[in-house]
Amino acid sequence: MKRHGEIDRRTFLGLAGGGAAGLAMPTGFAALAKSAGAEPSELRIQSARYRLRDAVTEDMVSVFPDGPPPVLRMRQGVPFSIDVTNLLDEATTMHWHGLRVPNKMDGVPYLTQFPIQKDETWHYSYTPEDAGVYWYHPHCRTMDQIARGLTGIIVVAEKDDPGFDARRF
Ligand SMILES: [Cu+2]
Repeated sequence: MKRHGEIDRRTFLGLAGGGAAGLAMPTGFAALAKSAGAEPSELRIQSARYRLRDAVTEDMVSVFPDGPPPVLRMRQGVPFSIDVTNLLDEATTMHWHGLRVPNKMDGVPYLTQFPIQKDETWHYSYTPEDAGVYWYHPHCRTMDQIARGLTGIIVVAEKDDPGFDARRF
């Protein structure tokens, strides 16, 4: 039963993904939402500008020009790969927070990979071993790029249907 003031998981993830009430639907995000089930094959890290009701925030960092990074959906035991292209004037990497990935896919600059410089692409590829909810974020100028919006949710679905009676996801 839903009590007054509560939100369900779908609404929460919608908010976290930037598509729900309050945020103007960004074109990049809307295009992705329409292609439900089709996961992005590339994250193009770039400067962004968000609108929240009447307020516009400049100097954000995202993978869309006008909205936050998408929820990335994976499946336990199924190989996942994505290209990360850096369109910023500063270096970046991508780290898959909480996921058990091969060391060279962990996104730590100078330790597991070279930083991704402007106009460069880095290919990440791994197989998620654990189901759950995680997040991804950069590991160069981390506190600056995260603070400016470059972070997103990862949902890894169970390999086998866990058998819940209500599947809302
Ligand atoms: Cu982290």
